[in-house]
Amino acid sequence: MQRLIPTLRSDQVDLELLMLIRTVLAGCKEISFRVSQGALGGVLGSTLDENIQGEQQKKLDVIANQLLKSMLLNDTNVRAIASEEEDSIVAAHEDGKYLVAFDPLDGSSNIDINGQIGTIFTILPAIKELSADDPKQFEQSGRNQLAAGYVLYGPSTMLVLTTGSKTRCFTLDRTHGGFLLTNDEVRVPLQTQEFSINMANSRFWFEPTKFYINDLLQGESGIRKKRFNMRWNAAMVGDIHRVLTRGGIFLYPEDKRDPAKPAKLRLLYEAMPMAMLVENAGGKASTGLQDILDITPDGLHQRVPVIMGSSDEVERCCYYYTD
Ligand code: AFP
Repeated sequence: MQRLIPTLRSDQVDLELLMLIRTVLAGCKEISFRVSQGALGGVLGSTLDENIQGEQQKKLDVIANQLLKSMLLNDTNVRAIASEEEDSIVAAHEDGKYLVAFDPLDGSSNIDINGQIGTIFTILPAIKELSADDPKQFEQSGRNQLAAGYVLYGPSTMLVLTTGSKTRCFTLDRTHGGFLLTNDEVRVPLQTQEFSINMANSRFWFEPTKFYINDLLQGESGIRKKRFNMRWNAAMVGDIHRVLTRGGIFLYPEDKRDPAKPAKLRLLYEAMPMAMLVENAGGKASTGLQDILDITPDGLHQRVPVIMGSSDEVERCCYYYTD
């Protein structure tokens, strides 16, 4: 089986970018080890703190953030980083070529139940004219991403990565500590009978979401004339992994729960990298009104509605929002 670095070399990935991906993955391997230790590593449970978004931080959130942050700040290729767990941009090296944004541990509520969690990351080019601590560094369209990926800490640890062409899957081989290529080209089936949404929010949904999900729930006797199944992992990384593996549609739409936060998922380090992975696997990623990759973030922690997965289904769903 082919290893990660030769695979990226054969894609002619820039050497410095390749080294940076290696740094990110060194952090993820360490996180994978800590996750696998569970209660034995003393890493379960919560801290007494909240992050910038007012969410309670789990011990593993903080550890994962510290690990990635310290490794990336030591890498001279890095100009600056942004993280779900950091209030603002963190400057690294003034002459670094790259920016890295990440959600160190997505799906925190799954930590204590031994469920799926993961690290999501994106790499962007640094903007020469701006200093390393200028948050405008990250105000770049999703189409500028040089690489995007996630590492899923499940029964096996998997890396799903794109550097612009294909979306590929690698599996961590614990016997030698490296990622081996296990799917050279992920393709999301165009159609699906599986949807993924937090149904507990249904009373807060806006009409387009209500109408779309209602049509799916009608099954064979409704307008869709087929039966749909539902899955919800409470970790975007697990839900998108399933969608990439066997198709499906994943939605986290805007709702009326909290008018100050109509959408939940973060653009820069959740929606944008996932959108690149899904698009490069033949799927679609939209807010309902526009492609996620066409959005330029106007803040590090900006939130957006997310609809992504099998392209025919996402397209069909988007009609409900544009009509
Ligand atoms: P964290 O990033 O705080 O772990 O939140 C996970 C998440 O943003 C995303 O991964 C899930 O899809 C979503 O939250 C789950 O939210 P619910 O609380 O609605 O299940």
